[in-house]
Amino acid sequence: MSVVTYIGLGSNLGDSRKTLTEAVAKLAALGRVKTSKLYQSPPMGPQDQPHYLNAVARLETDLAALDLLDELQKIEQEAGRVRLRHWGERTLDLDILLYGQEQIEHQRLTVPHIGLLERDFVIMPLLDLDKNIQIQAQCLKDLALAQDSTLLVVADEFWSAVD
Ligand code: A4P
Ligand code: MG
Repeated sequence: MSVVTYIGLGSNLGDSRKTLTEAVAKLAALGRVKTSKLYQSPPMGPQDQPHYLNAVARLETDLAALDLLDELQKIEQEAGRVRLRHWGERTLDLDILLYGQEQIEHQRLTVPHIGLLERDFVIMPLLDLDKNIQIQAQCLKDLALAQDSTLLVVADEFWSAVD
């Protein structure tokens, strides 16, 4: 039985666009993938770090949640992931934002992802993929953050397509 999951992608070290494109290609090995637009967003957390590229992928997969987390962490490692400090710069960050309708509280995994509702760089790409998406009965499009987001779109939803 496949589950609809949403994976947050972020990068602000190295060739971020290339890193994210490669990550999407690897996600495609785990199930059917569709991507949001690609955004540039100012850093949340320490301000003395580069802007991020952010996007979300909708992934339909047969993997159990923890197995999916293992696969995402493998992809992060293969991208030569460097993470220097909390909320700091990183080569590649892959977070499970949503896993079906499930609420998961596990030592290694909290779903929905913590802070999701406070982050426009997650909310705007989720809305690209499903404009009526709800989280715990909250319509994301009704959030103030969704209505006055200043995120910069750097590419349409086909940014990750391989020629
Ligand atoms: N973990 C728990 N729940 C999850 C989940 N739903 N998905 C655990 C993925 N992992 C989850 O992850 C640490 C541990 O979280 C994992 O081992 C996993 O078992 P990590 O990737 O090393 O660290 P992190 O939690 O992603 O980083 P950190 O520093 O705690 O921060 P955030 O919350 O991820 O934020 N600004 C902009 N504009 N755009 C960004 O993408 N990202 C961050 C990082 C900061 N500022 C940003 C952005
Ligand atoms: Mg992470």
